[in-house]
Amino acid sequence: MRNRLERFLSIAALLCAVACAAPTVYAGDCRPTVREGWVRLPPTGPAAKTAAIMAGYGRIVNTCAMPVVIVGASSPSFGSVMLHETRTADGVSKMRHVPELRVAPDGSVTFRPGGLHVMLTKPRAPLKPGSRIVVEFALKGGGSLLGEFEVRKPEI
Ligand SMILES: [Cu+2]
Repeated sequence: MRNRLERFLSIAALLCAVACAAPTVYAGDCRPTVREGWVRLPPTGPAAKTAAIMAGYGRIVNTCAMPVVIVGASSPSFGSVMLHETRTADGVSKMRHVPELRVAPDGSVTFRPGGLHVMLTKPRAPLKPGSRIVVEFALKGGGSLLGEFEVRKPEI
């Protein structure tokens, strides 16, 4: 009986060495950075008040040796933040939710109009052009990345 228990404990320790080590990936100095973040305001006009949906763009750059996986996002300025991807199939543009976004070591992901974007809904206060909001990206295994996004008027 004792041997079985010892084996169980050593296997548990081994599994923990693998699984429990994951959060320490982010414990070092190296963390991916959020760069060139900006939020596109909806067009002004009567419709803008009801269209409280905005998109955020920018880049997440991983200069670290380990990959990171983004599993969600939030912002104190919005009630809801999601990672989305726009894809055009048969001439129809559709958005889909991206539950996990991997950023490879020495890699980056780009959020841009017509592609990956940060979908921001339920703004807690009106946003002014030139102001900045913060988006927090949650990482698989714990920890998060903070990104600053500049609020910009829509380009016509
Ligand atoms: Cu979207």
